[in-house]
Amino acid sequence: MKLGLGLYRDILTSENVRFAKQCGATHIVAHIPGEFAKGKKIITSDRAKAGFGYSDGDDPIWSYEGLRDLKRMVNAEGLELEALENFAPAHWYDVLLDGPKKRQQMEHLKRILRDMGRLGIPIMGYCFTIAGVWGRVEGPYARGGAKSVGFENPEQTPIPAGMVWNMVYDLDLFDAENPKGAVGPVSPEEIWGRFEEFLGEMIPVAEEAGVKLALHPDDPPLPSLRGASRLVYRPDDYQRVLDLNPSPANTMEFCVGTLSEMPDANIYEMVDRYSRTGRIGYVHFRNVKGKAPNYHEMLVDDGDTDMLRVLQILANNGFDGVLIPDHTPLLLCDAPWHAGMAYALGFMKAALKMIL
Ligand SMILES: [Mn+2]
Repeated sequence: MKLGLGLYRDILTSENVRFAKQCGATHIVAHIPGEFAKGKKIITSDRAKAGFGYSDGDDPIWSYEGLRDLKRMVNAEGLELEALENFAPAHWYDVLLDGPKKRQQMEHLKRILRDMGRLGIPIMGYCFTIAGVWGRVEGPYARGGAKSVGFENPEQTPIPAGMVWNMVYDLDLFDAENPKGAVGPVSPEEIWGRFEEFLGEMIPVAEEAGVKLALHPDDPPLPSLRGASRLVYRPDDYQRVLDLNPSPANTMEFCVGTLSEMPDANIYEMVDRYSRTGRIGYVHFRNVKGKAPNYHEMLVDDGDTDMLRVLQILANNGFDGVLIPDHTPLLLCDAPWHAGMAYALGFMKAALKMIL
């Protein structure tokens, strides 16, 4: 197994890639949408009523040249770019919403996969979700009062028009105070139908490009969120995704944190069952206390899950891909995000040495 670090759009810098290297990581996952960095504070809870902020469809990083330069920047520090994480909502909102621009947007996503293939970026992580990661709160939930995020069964408001994936894609349409309509409701049949169509078109392109698609489970794992049904929120749901298309390019962005949040989930059984399939793209290695709809994110050694046991199961089943910490609580110092990540990476590095 290999150690990686996920970097958000605002912190995709040579300096942070070097930081990852200093922590012992060999791989980078570039999380391109989202504006999660605000000064030194980087945390993935909602910002007022605008979710994770505005999704900029014109960001030049998505062009062939932009991705080429990103890969060059990572390689220049001696690391590999393992994956891109998440399409920009601005690029595929009508794929998720079954809207009029779906065809055009699907072609654009295919172009991104082909560019990744030409550049040798192996994995495209994504989450096929309409409500996205909505409703998180932040507070001193982790050990010693370390600031972290959680989900505390909030009252669910409809998704305002102009928003999808918990980001704003249309500034003219979006109005947080006086929504110009709402997205949804979306039934389970509708969301699975849209997903099946998406996979059916994208997987052959991914195969041809030599790229894997890796699906993240729905976080929080609830049957529906803000009126929109979810895909992967129960232990068996990933199996349905794998069975929909048996291609080795149809893989999982295996988020141990989200899977452990699922009510009735035995995380060790799930890790065992799904790592046996050989279809884990890469792993989000994160610990949590509680289950949906009430849980909090913890430091890697301090949640409900024995992460060493998880790693041992992955090793026993031959997983040899990349693990990243996903997110971590912020540690009290001048560089809270970096300290949290360094802590998680140090734990993971030692754990890998113990089991391999
Ligand atoms: Mn995750």
